[in-house]
Amino acid sequence: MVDSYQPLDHELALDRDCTTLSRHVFQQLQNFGPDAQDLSALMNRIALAGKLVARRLSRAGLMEGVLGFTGEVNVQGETVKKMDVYANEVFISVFKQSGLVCRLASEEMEKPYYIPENCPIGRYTLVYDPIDGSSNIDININVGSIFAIRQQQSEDLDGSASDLLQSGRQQIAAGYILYGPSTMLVYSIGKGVHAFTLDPSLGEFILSNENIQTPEHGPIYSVNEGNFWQWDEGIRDYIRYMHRHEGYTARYSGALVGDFHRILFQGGVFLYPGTVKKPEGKLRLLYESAPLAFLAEQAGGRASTGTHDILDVIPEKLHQRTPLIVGSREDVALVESFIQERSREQASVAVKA
Ligand code: AFP
Repeated sequence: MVDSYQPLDHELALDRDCTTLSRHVFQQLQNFGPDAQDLSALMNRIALAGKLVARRLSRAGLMEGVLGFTGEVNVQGETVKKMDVYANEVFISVFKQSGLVCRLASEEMEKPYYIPENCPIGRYTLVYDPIDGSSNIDININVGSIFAIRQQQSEDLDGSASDLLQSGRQQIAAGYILYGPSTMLVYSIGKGVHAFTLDPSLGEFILSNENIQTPEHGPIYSVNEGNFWQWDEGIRDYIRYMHRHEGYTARYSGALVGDFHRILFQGGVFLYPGTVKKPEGKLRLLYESAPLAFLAEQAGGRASTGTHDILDVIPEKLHQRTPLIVGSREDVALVESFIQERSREQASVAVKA
């Protein structure tokens, strides 16, 4: 009888070192057909953009003209950082000649960027936040890029990109790049969530965590409590509950990608609720909340507006904002329960009045 072959430790390590992003996409799809080729190529381009941004960030303090503001205000009414502009252009430049996308839509552009007619045009759209958490850049704390890939659904002859106004369930892939102590790319093509770490000696993203599962419950709540008095009573009730019960701890970095990354791995909940004056909150649906909601669900977690699953929300406009509650299933449900309790109370007061 012949023993079945057991790979040696060094063979396993070598195999892991060879699991690059594009190889992983093919492994996941288990075929080499045109869709798999496209997805693999799309992920490779995103990885290249991530490497270019990471390279610039790693030397930002040593170079002229990298840090600080441009003096411009973007479509969101927010001051623009030089790195925002650079990263936005990196993604355009990486995809312009790729033949993979027809348009790119980002936080930094009022209207989508259409691939010019003299370049090959593909059938996908990349939506992205080139630098998320840009207030962290000048002080050398983690930032990220968030992305999602959608397939073009119509001819888009009037250039309005109205076919992008569909729910997050239309996303083919989503993920983020975290520029932290190491650079990581986390992605899903609807077959689990997987993390890759940039090995600077190879210049490659190498598989580091496969099939990440978010715990059902975690100790962390991540929210800007400076907004406490601007929230609805339901969110305030939830925070009071956190303060009064043991086993919870707060973490907040000011960069969604970093805070989400912690919760994806360790469990807990991230919240950016609306305020009484701005019920839709701060975060953007198409290129911040929906991609992270896609990852959260794929990792066994959830993402909610407080009343609806984020992935079911159909945007009315490209830069639409949404409240976001994302993380472990039990913790998201707990936040929702406080919101629902208050709205029930308000409804019964209204009926009596
Ligand atoms: P910036 O990119 O303007 O720094 O905003 C970052 C962000 O969109 C998200 O990454 C953070 O979670 C959130 O805003 C922080 O906002 P607050 O400063 O209001 O807490």
